[in-house]
Amino acid sequence: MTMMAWRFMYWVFVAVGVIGMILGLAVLLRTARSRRPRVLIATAIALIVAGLSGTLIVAAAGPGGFGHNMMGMGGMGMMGDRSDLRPAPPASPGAPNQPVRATEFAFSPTEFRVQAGETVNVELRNEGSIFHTFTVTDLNFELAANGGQTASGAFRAEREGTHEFVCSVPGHAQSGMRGRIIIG
Ligand SMILES: [Cu+2]
Repeated sequence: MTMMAWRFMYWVFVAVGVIGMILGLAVLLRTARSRRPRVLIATAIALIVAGLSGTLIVAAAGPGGFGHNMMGMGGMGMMGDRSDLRPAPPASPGAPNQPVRATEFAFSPTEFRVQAGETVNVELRNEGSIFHTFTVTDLNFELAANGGQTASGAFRAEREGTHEFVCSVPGHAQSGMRGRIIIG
C-alpha cells in the first residue's frame, strides 16, 4: 500500500470516529427528551462506543506506532523511486568486512580506504529508525536497509581515486549522509 493510501485510511478512521461520537451523542440527547424506544438508545450507545474506540485506536497508534509505520511505508515508497542503480552483488565469503553505520542523518565512518583490486563486503548497519541507503553513484553500487536492519554486498575496488558515497533518499545527503571511499 502506498503512503497516500495509508494517509487516506488514517483520516477515514478519524472521520468515522468523530462523526460516530457526534451522531451518538445527538441521538442520545434527543431520545432522553422525547422518550424514544430503547432500540434508538442502544443504537446511540453503539455509535458512541464505536466512535470512541475508533478514535482511541487512531490516537494510540498515532505518534508512536502508526507514525513509525508511516515512516516505514514512506521508506518503502522511496525504494521504488530512489535511483536506477543495480543492487549490490551479494557479500563475498572470506572477503574483509567494512561496516558502515547509518543513522539520522550521518554515516560512521565518513571515510574508509580499500586497496585497488580488492573486494570488501560493505555492511550497511541502519541503526536509525527510517530507511537509508549506502550509494556510490559513480561506481554503480547501492545497498539499502530499513531502520534497524543490515544489508551487505561485495564491493569491488576497481577504479582508483576518491569516490563519494551518499544516502540516496531525497534530502538525506544534504542533511549530512555523505562520505568518501578512497581506492588506492
Ligand atoms: Cu538516509
